[in-house]
Amino acid sequence: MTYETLLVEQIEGVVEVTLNRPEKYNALTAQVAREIMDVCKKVGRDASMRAILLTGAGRGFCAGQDLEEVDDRAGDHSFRSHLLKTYNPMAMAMRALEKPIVVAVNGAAAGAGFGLALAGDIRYASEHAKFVPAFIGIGLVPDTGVSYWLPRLIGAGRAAEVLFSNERINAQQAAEMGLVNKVFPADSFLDEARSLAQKLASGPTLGIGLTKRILNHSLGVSFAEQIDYEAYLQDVTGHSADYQEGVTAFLEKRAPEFKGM
Ligand code: LHQ
Repeated sequence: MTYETLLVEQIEGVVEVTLNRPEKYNALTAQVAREIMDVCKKVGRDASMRAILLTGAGRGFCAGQDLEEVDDRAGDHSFRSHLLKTYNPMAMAMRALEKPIVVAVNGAAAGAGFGLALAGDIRYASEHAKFVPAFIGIGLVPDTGVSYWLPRLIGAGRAAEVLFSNERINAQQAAEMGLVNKVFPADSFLDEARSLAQKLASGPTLGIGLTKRILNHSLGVSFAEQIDYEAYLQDVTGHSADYQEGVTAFLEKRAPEFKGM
């Protein structure tokens, strides 16, 4: 697939994906969603691609649905069908990809763009980043997983407050709430995110991918089921080359060289 809305570049083990509609604050369209899904599919299949870094070109990260592209005001448009075909599978593809996704939030993340940022695993923010629920601002409920992640990340009461009031959250507040992992000055944040993505990509990526699976699994099951699942996946990682290498390197007092298998 040739990408029209994304810049995609592989730098060693990291696939750097830049949302590239800066004049629209990288607002989402069905095409953007298709292209993100395609990247996830390719990264999932290619052993040389061991992590994704997702960011936005220009001043915004992602302004959510491109409000100029769909005119839903006539009332004959199925919002449900739009979401089922676009942002739902996009967010699912990111969550199901068993490789780490670092999101470098460079500017505003609004509406479904907020959901896109939350669908990644680790968020580093520029001091200029901000999170804008936006949905209620145009009379809509949250989508793209925002109602799923927000109570889990910041608590039910805060999530209600933010979503009901359309409260804008700046980078510092986002870090205090746990919405982003770290905030950096604008001129260094992308390098910080790149360095994290490279570090993850050279790590035991089979174990990291299965840790992502195990964390996903934990969200909907009992403690007993979860520790059973831990034991099952420990068996998988325990028989990996990375485990052999990790233990050998430890005993030989040297840095491990993980292959992700
Ligand atoms: C935009 C957009 C945008 C187009 C900024 N579209 N151009 C799912 C299913 C179906 C339908 C509806 O929605 C959904 C899910 C959703 O995502 S709902 C939420 C949709 N998004 C919004 O309501 C956000 C609207 N945008 C904003 O609130 C602000 O623009 C944010 C907070 C993103 C940025 O604020 P500022 O930094 O003050 O920038 P700005 O407002 O000046 O915007 C910059 C440019 O980007 C501007 O264009 P211009 O030509 O004037 O420079 C905006 O028109 C454009 N833009 N969001 N969603």
